[in-house]
Amino acid sequence: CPSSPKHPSIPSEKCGVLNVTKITENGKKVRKNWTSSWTVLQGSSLLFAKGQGSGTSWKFGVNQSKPEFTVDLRGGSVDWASKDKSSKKHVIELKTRQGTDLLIQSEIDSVINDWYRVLTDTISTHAWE
Ligand code: I3S
Repeated sequence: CPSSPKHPSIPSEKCGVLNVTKITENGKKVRKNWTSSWTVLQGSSLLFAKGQGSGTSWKFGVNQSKPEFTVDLRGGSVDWASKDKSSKKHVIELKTRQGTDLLIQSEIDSVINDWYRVLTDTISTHAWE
């Protein structure tokens, strides 16, 4: 993945296109709104940019000064979503300490399996911060 032009010294560890929806925000249930997002993992932060589903270049800091939203993975958890959470295949449920829970999905099982592993590793790496 390319680095951010603003922070060239911070490498992004993983990036790609995923389908994402929030299911809770600050602990409150919100209506699902699946969107294709360019997703970047940087340290313990997971950043999402809307509307760049088919793009492959880093646009944070260029056309967009900020990603659409960012979640802090520290103290969070990931698991495969149960069937009642979504009718889609290959869905990860990501819970954050801030009370924002997301569903993350890809039709491509190798893609979602990679993200599952990387997110799990990231959460355990940063567990004691
Ligand atoms: O959990 P739900 O309510 O069955 O989620 C579905 C809805 O969000 C639906 O939109 P409406 O709010 O307009 O009904 C979405 O189109 C579906 O994709 C959601 O379900 P899945 O099973 O795809 O996560």
